[in-house]
Amino acid sequence: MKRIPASTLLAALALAACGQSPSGGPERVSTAEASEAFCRPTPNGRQMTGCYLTVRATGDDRLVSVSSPIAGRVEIHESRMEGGMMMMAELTEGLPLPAGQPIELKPGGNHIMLLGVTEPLTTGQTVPLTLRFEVADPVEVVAEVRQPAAE
Ligand SMILES: [Cu+2]
Repeated sequence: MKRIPASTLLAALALAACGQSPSGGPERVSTAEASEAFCRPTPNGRQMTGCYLTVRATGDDRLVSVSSPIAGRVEIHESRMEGGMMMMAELTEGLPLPAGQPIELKPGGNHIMLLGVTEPLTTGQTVPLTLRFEVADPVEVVAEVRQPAAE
């Protein structure tokens, strides 16, 4: 369960009530949630794998980083075709989340890349992920390790 200190909640309510941030810019309030998280088992001998989930923020927001205690490093990747080959690249600016729109990270598309995974991940295990956002508070999610469902 995510606990929100009462003081934070009151501050958020006060901001919502006046409709402006203290700096005078547009109000920026967002709450994020993630669902259907899973990671592929690590391929034999590899220390990297992809994780997928659906993420949604109530306000215009951005997924800026992901971390996991089981990975040395976690990157947010996009997949794209280059010269007939599927290539992937880090989204260094993070992943934009338009308000209220569920954004699906899925095989062949945007994904979370675990790097430096020292213990092999096998089906049935779980992977804790912490998602950090530009606006919303961090979200903890537990991903199950499994193969993607057949399309
Ligand atoms: Cu990748």
